[in-house]
Amino acid sequence: MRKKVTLITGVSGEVGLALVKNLAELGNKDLLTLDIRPQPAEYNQYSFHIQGDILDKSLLNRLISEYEIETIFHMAALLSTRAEFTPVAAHQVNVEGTMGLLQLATEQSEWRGEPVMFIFPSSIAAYGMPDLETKSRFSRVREWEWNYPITMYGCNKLYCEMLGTYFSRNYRQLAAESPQMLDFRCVRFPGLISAFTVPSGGTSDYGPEMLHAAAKDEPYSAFVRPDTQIPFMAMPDAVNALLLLSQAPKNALSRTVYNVTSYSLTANQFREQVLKAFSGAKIDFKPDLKRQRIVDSWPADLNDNDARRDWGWKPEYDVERSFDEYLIPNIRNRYQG
Ligand code: AKB
Repeated sequence: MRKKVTLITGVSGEVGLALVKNLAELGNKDLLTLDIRPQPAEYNQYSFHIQGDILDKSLLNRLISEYEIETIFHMAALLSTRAEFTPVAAHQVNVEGTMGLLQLATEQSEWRGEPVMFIFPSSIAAYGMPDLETKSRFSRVREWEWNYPITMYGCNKLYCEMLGTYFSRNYRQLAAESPQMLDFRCVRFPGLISAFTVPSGGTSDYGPEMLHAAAKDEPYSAFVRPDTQIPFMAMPDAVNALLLLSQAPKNALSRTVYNVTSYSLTANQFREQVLKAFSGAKIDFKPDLKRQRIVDSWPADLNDNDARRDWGWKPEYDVERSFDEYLIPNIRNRYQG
């Protein structure tokens, strides 16, 4: 008999670490984690970790020979800025890695006669606003609007949303007998902010970087203009969104891809929030035109009405609560003891 598990890929990334801890604290004992990097030692109490590459087919085959995977949280990805430097590698990890896991989940669904649940984090990078005038006119975008990403990462995310939807709705549609399809569910996240990890390789990173630099008493130059506006979310809400979506009854879901968001801030408003807590922080703006162009193509805000209606999504952390109760105390504690 194979052991039933929940598989979490990319566990050593920001969302992965927070997710595995939460899943374990909710009583999930059979967690299997996979990442190209080792898992931080303190997380070994939560899951059985395998260090390996999601592109390694023989590793995936070995996994399914030992484990019956019931749910996959597929967090592994190369983020937007990093992906622009290595677009081919980004395509391999973000698309081919996802495709391999979708195939694995599909085969497992057929084998079990029951769908494997596949939870996929997408991003505001799936959008592409053509110019700032359009960005300000259509500020709270719906899932199907402005799907014209300008980055490799955004293209990868949008395509994988479509692949997941295909495998969960239309796979082998011409076959004589309908196959058992997987249960694909996806959220499009805004920029995420964690008190415990500093992001790396993203383009929304100027927000969290500002905050972590201020707590360390280091000067920081944000790589965007002060008026740059995108939506953000504190990490506990991001984890909560993944958990809520995974717990929703299938018949309540009217879409496979849902926007979720908490609040929208300009870079200058972000700076002001940081200054409220660290009044001596030295933060200025030195826009990098190339990264600026990427953030300008992302929407100023997201319309997440469908997630609210279908599966009861509601952020618990608005701007004040994010900064006052989660970010500032934990970051202070982290750097200043
Ligand atoms: C990035 O900046 O690439 C990510 C994202 C918005 O998905 N944080």
